[in-house]
Amino acid sequence: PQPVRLSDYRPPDWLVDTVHLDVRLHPTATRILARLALRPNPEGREGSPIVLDGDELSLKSLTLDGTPLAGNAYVATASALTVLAPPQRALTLEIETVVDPSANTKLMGLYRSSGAYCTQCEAEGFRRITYFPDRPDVLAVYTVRIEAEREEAPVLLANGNPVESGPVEGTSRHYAVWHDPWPKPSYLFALVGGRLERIVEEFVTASGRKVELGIYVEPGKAGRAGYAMDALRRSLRWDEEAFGREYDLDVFNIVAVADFNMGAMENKGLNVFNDKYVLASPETATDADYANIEAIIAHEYFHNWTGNRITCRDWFQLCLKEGLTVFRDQEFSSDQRSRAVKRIADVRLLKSHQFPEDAGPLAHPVRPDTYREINNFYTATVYEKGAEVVRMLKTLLGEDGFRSGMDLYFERHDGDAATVEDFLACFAAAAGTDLSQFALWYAQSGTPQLTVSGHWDASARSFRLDVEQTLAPTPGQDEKRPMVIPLALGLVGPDGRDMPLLLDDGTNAGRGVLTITQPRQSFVFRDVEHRPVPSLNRGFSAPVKLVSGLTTEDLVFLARHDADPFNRFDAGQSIALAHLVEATAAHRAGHPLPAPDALVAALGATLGDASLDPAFVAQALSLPSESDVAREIGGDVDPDAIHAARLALRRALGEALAPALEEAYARHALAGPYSPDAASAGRRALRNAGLDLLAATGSAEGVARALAHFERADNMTDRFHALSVLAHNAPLAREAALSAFYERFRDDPLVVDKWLALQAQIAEPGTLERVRALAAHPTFSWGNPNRVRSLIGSFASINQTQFHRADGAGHDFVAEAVLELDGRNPQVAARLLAAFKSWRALEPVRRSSAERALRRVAAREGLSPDVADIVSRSLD
Ligand code: HT7
Ligand code: ZN
Repeated sequence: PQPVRLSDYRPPDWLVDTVHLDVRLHPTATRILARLALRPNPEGREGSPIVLDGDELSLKSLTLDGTPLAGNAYVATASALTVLAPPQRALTLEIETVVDPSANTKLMGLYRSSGAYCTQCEAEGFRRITYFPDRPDVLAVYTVRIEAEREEAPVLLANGNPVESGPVEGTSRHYAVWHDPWPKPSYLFALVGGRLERIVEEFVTASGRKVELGIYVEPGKAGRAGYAMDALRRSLRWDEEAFGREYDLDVFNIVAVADFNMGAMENKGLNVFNDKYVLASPETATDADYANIEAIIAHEYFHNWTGNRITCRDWFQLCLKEGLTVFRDQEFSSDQRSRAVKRIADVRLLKSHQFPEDAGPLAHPVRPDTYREINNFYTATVYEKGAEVVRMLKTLLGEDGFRSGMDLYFERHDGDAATVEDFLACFAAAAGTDLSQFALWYAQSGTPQLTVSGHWDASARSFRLDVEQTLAPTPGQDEKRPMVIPLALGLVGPDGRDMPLLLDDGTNAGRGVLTITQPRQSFVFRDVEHRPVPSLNRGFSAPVKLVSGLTTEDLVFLARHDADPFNRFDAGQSIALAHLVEATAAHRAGHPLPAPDALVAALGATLGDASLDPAFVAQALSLPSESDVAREIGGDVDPDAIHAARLALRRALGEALAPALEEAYARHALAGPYSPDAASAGRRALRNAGLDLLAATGSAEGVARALAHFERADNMTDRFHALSVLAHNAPLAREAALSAFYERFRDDPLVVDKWLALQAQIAEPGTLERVRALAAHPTFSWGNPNRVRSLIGSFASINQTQFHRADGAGHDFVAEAVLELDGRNPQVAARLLAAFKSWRALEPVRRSSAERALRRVAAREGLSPDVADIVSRSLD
């Protein structure tokens, strides 16, 4: 396909005011009758034809104002319907199409999941149901009548409010009519029909309106939807309190389905979810699952305002809804749980997923300016970096300035299809500031590097910070301009307390944040009595790579004393990362590995500080991942050497910290029934981090402790964590534990996913054969995205040593899997292929095998646009 460019945007030529859909559900031949009230757009090109999008559609009938159109008055293909010379006035088109939901393996448009009918229309799925101007700036009011066999689909749902329902007289069928009063783009359309079970709750909004909240799941699973409902209720309340946003329909429904390409979808009033992000019980879901459910329920709900009431003008503006909504869900989770630990987890995710994307061939701006396949731009850059950009805006403008900007955005743009410029203009107006340089965050890809050095002048009692920002070229962007970087900081004195931040021009550094705007800048602080240790980029105030020049002693000091919890955590991680880079080099050179004395000191102090949140301590104990180390090394990466260095470090820490880890393990044991609350989850996380390091020593006690933990566990968090410790550290105990786990949960696909993912991550040469065997196991299906992501996705994205095997077999396997999948589900295939994104950083042997595998994929005839796009950008 030809690239689509932001600069080519033109308003639609025709608008649609109302859509009436009559959908007759049938497993293989669902008939859709669409009545569209169209009118020429005064801002479009005069006299233009009506061009409607389609995808694999066939037209059954077409009328204009009730009269069938002559064969020469229109052209219908699978991908478009063009009415050639329509009267230039308001008119009604009636379009009949028939689709086969059972044959729809792409899971876009109307498809079936476990027998239920459901839809997925973002980004361009509505055109797989009927011909339509399938672009987000065409907003219409929808009324939908759904009809189905009552036996097959007793539940019939669509967007908006229910209007009427009943039997279709004289048949075994029934129908339901839904009306959504809020104009919306076609990507937010949804319908569901099936045999589903429901839980329901009433919610009263701040202004006293009653809303019925419903969650629909497969029969027999309603008992596992309670936590999702609780999260939903808290989300509605939080958006009222934090952003003044109320819900706006009489009902809000969520449907959980087993086959879904992504996490969930925010269709107006009818969210459709991957059931992984709805279903939870103590026996089947981990603490991480509970936290994800809470975050994703909130995220999709928050889209009701940021995405639905205010939508995107075009798909280039995707971050306008996604980055902003991720920011909102992060804030929600921070308010519900520990803010510090949430921030640590979010930054870990950003660094592990977005930083590599920004450093490789798939790098793109938060707002891309060109795409060939929009589905490939639901990325960590658009979502996670997009959220960081919103966070920086808040840091720069302050709490009140940010809230005023958001209020103005809702006031000005409610009902609009908006742009990033519209969004920024609200903050500029509310805060009376110029954000034109800040807007570069949306346009320039790549991670800026901030190099900072500090100079204390004892006689002048001053401290100077020299700051330099650089941004390396990225695909299509050779020249870069300096960014606006909010640098939150503190100067930590020898007593571990923050010193006042007084700049020598007499101003105080506003709220502890320096605003960097130039390639090079210096800041001088006065009245600095002692040599401070600068704590920089506190709270990760900007998504940059910081080169601070701090010594290991400085970092150990910050890990002990920094008042900013994020930087306290980060200091420990920096020590670990520097150690791992050094140890990897030593391993490759055949030299003895360095001793991790500084890290032992830092972590020992953290473990010994009883005032710290156990969840924080657990984060501190969890080392940078193998891919974090690879990113830090940057080039000529040997994953085996990294693995060896990391394993040695885990062993050394397990030995050196054994008494403290054992003490923490004993102290944080929980009595009573499982509860997913953050405090209990934090204690489990700390015990489990200890379990891991103690077992990494390979000692008999360490393995026995993990085995006992596994056998005695009364919840999935403990059971699965112990299983994972055994699988990675105790080859002799592994198989029995894996079998016991499988036998217990074999009928529960979401738990089987954990079992598949764990085995795919074992860093041993036998894993590839194991993964191949599991792909042939009856429990595995290429048709279910969750199964594919668990087995093949985990292997490719987490198992660095086996995916990047020196003999190239891991690369070949993933390339074969991509080709196998592409004919069935191109979106899932393309995401899997993106695991190659850092291939150029590998050492030469592995780099050539990755390139060979990519070239094999590229050479296949008839690739989907999704895979063709990823492979060509990866090889560029
Ligand atoms: N806005 C939703 C994105 C999404 C999606 C995109 C492409 C293909 C399938 C999809 N399912 C959901 C989800 C979100 O980010 O909120
Ligand atoms: Zn979203």
